[in-house]
Amino acid sequence: MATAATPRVGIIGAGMSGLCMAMKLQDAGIDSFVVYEQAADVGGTWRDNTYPGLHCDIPSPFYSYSFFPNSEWSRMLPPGGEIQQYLRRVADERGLRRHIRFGTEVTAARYCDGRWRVSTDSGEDEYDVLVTATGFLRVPRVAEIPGRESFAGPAFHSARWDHSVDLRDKRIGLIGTGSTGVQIVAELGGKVTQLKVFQRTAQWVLPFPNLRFTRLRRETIRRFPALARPGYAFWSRLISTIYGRAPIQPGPARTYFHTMCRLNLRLSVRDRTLRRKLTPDYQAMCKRLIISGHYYRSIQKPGVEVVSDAIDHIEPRGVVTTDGTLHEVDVLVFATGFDARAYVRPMSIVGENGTTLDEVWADGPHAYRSIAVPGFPNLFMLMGPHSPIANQSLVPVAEDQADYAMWWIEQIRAGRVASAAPTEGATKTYNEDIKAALPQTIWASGCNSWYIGKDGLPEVFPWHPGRHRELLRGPVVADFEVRTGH
Ligand code: N01
Repeated sequence: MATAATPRVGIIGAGMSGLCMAMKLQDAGIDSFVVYEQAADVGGTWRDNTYPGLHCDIPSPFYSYSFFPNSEWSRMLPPGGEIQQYLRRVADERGLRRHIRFGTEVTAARYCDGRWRVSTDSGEDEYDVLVTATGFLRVPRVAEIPGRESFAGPAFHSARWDHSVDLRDKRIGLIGTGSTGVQIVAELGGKVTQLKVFQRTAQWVLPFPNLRFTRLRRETIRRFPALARPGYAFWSRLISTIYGRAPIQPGPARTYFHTMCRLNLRLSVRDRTLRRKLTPDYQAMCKRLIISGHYYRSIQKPGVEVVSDAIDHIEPRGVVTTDGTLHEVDVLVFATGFDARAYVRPMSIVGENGTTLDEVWADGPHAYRSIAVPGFPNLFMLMGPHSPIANQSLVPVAEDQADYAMWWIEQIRAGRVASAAPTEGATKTYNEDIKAALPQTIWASGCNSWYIGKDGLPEVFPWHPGRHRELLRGPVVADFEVRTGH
């Protein structure tokens, strides 16, 4: 039997999920935790991304912790800066900053003698439980385009925006038309001298009214936070129902999205040649669905051009396409996405018997119910492999995963458990079920996207997001190898 004692918990990352985990520990009266953050502030992706037009395409009433409503949203789709402000306020009001070691990068974590030994650039610490909250779109993907380094002007990735570059009188080349590229175009189109949008694959775009909230609404929620609850519940239900069902089963919801996107394109773009360029050859939602009420309007503004010829190479003056045309630009922006399979990497995580997470994931990242890995006791991952991401709000997903980790932490605190890791068998069965369900999803219907893993299957949750909540609601102890003493 383990001895009852408050466990020490290490959390890696002070973004939305790391802060969530920290608050869950606080609520349980556990103060013995440390959050490692390599940057100088909280916020994760909302701190790192500052590109023009950045916002979240999930309705703001639903983009907050269920237990910490935000009265300050100015719009239905929250601007990135407001999300960052919200996360800062959460950290301040909940007194989390004293737990956070800013500017401290975790380089490795090793399970040794029943504890996690965490190595940072400034030393080592030991924990009973380790929670990784490093996000899954953290490592920018550098487009492997020949000559990329030779470009003479400023060039940067969308997640590392160089605000010292004044764009107004510049010719800008934007590579990539994912959610990020589309938001940048929607914001910059017509505001800069020239914007060349290099589109490798066209995208389906769903319009959404980005209503401005009144001061009265903000004031009311500030005074009576409970009034935010109905909005949260409404959007929670709507988003998980409509965005949840359409990708996983054919039917009216899927047809609705495809029809709406097609109609949006037809009604917004009159020029046939441009419309043809912008028409995808796959079903809406196969790639992550893009939500934008301004994209098509901006892309038709003077000075904006969609280049759909493939890029051959980059040279000092600009981008050369395969038809031999040199597209001269002054600034190059790479909105080319992220390494979605990095997860905790490049950090090295070493479990029992010296096995590394890299070895276990040689054929692709996988976990038990997205949160734990056999051979890695007391390690819990937030936003781990096959989490329900796609067009869902990630905040409730993080809450469910943090609650699940808390259940085990409480067992350790009560002395009922010393360590727990899922069994190989349960993890195998879970991943086989996922693999069997994935081919029926829209994400596997014949497009290329960052969801697609090494084996050609999408790495997402193949069922309704409500099922993820159910799977995490009550841990199945029989699926775990539980030790009761070190
Ligand atoms: O990245 P992406 P993103 N040559 O991977 C193109 C979240 N997010 O940063 O489609 C030419 O989707 C690539 O082309 P193709 C959200 O989950 C959320 O836009 O692969 N082009 C594509 O067009 C989203 O899904 C919000 O053919 C190249 C683009 O670059 C995720 O972040 C807002 C290329 C990359 O698209 C990632 O979005 C923004 C090359 N060599 C982002 N390499 C919210 O509002 C890549 N591309 C919540």
